Amino acid sequence: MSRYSATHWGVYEVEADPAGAPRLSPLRSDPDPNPIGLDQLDGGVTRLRIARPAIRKGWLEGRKREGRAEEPFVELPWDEALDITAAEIARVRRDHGNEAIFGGSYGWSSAGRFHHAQSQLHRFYNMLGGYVRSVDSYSLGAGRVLMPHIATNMDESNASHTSWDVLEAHCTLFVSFGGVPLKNTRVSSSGAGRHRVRGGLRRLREAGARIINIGPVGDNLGDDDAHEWIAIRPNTDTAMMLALAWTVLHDPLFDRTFLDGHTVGFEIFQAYLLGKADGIAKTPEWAAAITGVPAARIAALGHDLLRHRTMLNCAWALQRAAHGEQPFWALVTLAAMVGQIGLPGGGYGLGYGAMNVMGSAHPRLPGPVFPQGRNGVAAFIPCARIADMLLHPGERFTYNGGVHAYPDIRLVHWAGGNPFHHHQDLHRLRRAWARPDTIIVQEQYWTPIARQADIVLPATLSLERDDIGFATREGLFVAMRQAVPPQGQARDDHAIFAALGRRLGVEQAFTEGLDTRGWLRRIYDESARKIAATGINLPDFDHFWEDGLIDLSVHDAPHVMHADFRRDPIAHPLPTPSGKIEIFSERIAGFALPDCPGHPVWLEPYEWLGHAKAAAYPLHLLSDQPQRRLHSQLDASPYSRAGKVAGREPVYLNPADAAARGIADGDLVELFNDRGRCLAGAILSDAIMQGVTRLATGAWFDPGPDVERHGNPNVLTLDRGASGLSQGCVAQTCLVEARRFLSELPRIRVFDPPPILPRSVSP
Ligand SMILES: Nc1nc2c(c(=O)[nH]1)N[C@H]1C(S)=C(S)[C@@H](COP(=O)(O)OP(=O)(O)OC[C@H]3O[C@@H](n4cnc5c(=O)[nH]c(N)nc54)[C@H](O)[C@@H]3O)O[C@H]1N2
Ligand SMILES: Nc1nc2c(c(=O)[nH]1)N[C@H]1C(S)=C(S)[C@@H](COP(=O)(O)OP(=O)(O)OC[C@H]3O[C@@H](n4cnc5c(=O)[nH]c(N)nc54)[C@H](O)[C@@H]3O)O[C@H]1N2
Ligand SMILES: [Mo]
Repeated sequence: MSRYSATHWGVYEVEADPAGAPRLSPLRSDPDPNPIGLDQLDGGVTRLRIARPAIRKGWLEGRKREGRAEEPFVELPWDEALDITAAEIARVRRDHGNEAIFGGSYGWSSAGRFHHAQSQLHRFYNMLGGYVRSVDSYSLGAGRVLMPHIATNMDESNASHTSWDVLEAHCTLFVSFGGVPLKNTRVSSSGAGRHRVRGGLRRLREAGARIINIGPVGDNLGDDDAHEWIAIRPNTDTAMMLALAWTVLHDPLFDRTFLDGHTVGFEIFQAYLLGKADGIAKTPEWAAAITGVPAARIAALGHDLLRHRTMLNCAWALQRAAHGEQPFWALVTLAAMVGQIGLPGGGYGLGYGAMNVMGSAHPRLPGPVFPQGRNGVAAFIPCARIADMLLHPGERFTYNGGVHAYPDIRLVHWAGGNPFHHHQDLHRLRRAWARPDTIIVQEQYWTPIARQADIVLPATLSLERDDIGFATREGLFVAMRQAVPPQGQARDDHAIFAALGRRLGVEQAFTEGLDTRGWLRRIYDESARKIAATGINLPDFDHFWEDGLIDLSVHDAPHVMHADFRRDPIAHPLPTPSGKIEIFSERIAGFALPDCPGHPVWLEPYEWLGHAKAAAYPLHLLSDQPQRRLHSQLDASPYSRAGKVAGREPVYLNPADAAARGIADGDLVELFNDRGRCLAGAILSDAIMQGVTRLATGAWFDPGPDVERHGNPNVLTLDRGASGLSQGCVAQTCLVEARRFLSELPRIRVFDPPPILPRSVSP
């Protein structure tokens, strides 16, 4: 019998090799399998597993705040470690209240509907009275807050993109800001199904569509070069979109019908476009000076938009930047002016290329959900404001029209995420991280966050437990039967929280008396009941569990985003205040934010190639998603390591920028600015524009005394909110300089497990 494992990277089959050891292979029916997950059981990865519960020596001895990431750990038996952990949670609740516990725990823990680490942690703390939560995501900080005001929320948007089959049949011009990087479509949150984007793009091109990539990087659209590339300075896309809008406005084919029936506020935006408000007309010449794109090229493209069935797409990376709301808002506005929203193959996309799911024709069904209960604590932060919260308790921040205060956190509990991967300005985060009394981390591996914790509790992998795989529009239900026994003493996150719950009097409330199989059956049955109401009947749980896979693709259907709204905006209004697309949002204007007014505008980024700071730091750093990993996960795998240069993360440089600095292909390079320094291995490429450099995220943070050794871009990035509206992360707004690194090559240390003392050392 085949066993299956659903992961964010795709579905794998688990079989035994001739010697009886488990071996992973891609799902046979996947047309474009993803190698990222194949190395999960490789020795280079498993040697970094956490074997037993471990507590920092100084913390055990009563030195709470100092010594994190410096002192050795002491291993303890589970019972003792759980007693100590539960007593500390109880102490913080008693002395400081649940408002002093941060359980945001942001991150991409493993796929699987039950063993979702954050859901487990949130339910556990909800049973205890609540925790300080975090909202939004690093992925879509600005987009998530903006979009419900002007069109539709991001979850709805992600699940309702026009499907690739429709694009292939109707779209003749596909214009994408930030490309459609195939590397990113290897992944989908909660479990990618069959990988479809490579095929979708190829068929679109073969059907004759003209495909244009606008961005600083030239090789991020499909896997061939048969597309046009318009190089643009990073973080200036909004200026180009405004100039395209100006061109469309002055084109004889411009038609106001869609704007009149389906949008509000165009007049106010038009006044801005024409310069009536600020004296600056947003012409192609104006945009050329900002973006570096020749005015004639902008004007020609603007006219083309009206002469084709045009899909306008924008990568999520554009909103992971200062004023990240603006490119999304400007793109939707431009698409509304082109007038094809809701037509097959026309309109806008927000993230074709961000994940596998966008453009899926699989049915959209309510999947199994592990209930989290109710949170009794009101305090929250936008997720990317964690360092601000820890450094400045009590300080006020604005968010989505409200004013809030940062809580005073004494205890941080993380399961299934890695802020020493995901957060910007890691040196600042380290200062913030020294503030709480106690940091509890549940992890599978000795990752950077585990090393910076006080109490470390080892968690199982998906392969070591039973679960159900299902993700929106990925077309599969997957019975994830345990394939291998837990390594060392690792326990399921659920079992860890149940055991803590026993000590704190909430075990029964947390587990409801069910074991894992009982929960799987319950959440599957609930989902099957809801799905039956849509006319699709799933097998009962036992048959599903026996068969291993339910293939939903027989229910596939072509889909056009906003088709109903276009046909009848009164019967199918958008969930905005006006029910229409809001080119001007009265609500956002009412928030009176200088950095996010009521309609799309060009605002200078905090750092960019046009900034005075570029004199000292003349390279714009893009830190994009890694091709050979999901974030920092499996960085020690052979597949990830094969992509490194001299054991460091590769940094892409334009040959002219490299020559000016005496850097050759394969050289070790130091990237630096006034926030930090890191090493990386140079790759010279004409597919990156001059003045721009690219270092993917995810090299495990390996701080040395003066330079990060491994190539983690987050020692360089800026930790500031995208705007007073969203407070989203601005990872792509970052200037740096580069030079050859000529000192002795420091050894990577983060791939060695940390020092662990025998039990007798603890008090
Ligand atoms: N500079 C820069 N920084 C960025 C970005 C960028 O573009 N540029 N992108 C941002 C984005 S979009 C994102 S989403 C974030 C991603 O940031 P994260 O999601 O925090 O990164 P991951 O490396 O996926 O961390 C997941 C962790 O969960 C652990 N884990 C997996 N499964 C389990 C489990 O079952 N139980 C437990 N207890 N642990 C588990 C893994 O070992 C891993 O350490 O990074 C952000 N950071
Ligand atoms: N293999 C793999 N796939 C992943 C992930 C992973 O870690 N590994 N992470 C997943 C996650 S959590 C997310 S949120 C998505 C993120 O999806 P995205 O945010 O779309 O991904 P990025 O790779 O950060 O950026 C996409 C492209 O935008 C371009 N870009 C960056 N800044 C600018 C700009 O200012 N202007 C223009 N025009 N282009 C710009 C970059 O060159 C890059 O090629 O990816 C997902 N997919
Ligand atoms: Mo993300």
